[in-house]
Amino acid sequence: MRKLIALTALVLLGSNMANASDDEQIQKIQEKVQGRLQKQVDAMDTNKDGAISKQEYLTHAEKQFNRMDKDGDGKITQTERGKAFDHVKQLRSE
Ligand SMILES: [Ca+2]
Ligand SMILES: [Ca+2]
Repeated sequence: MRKLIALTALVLLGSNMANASDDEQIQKIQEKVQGRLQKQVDAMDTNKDGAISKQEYLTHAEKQFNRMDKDGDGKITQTERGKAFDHVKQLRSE
């Protein structure tokens, strides 16, 4: 009976440790995402007034569009979208 209690305690302890580890990983991911969002917001807020005006937003969106439109024809093709997604994947893996 003592062995069973000890085994149960070990299993419970182990699962708690796994949960703690999962929580830490989730928190790290959340911090990473928040950091990236903050960087993006900072990049958009060009006059640094703490707010993003419609013009700042549109300017940022146009820059992103132009970055994706590799051949500059005013359209983002499937190939260009693929290249953009590959670039995002590369950034995420860093
Ligand atoms: Ca602003
Ligand atoms: Ca294009």
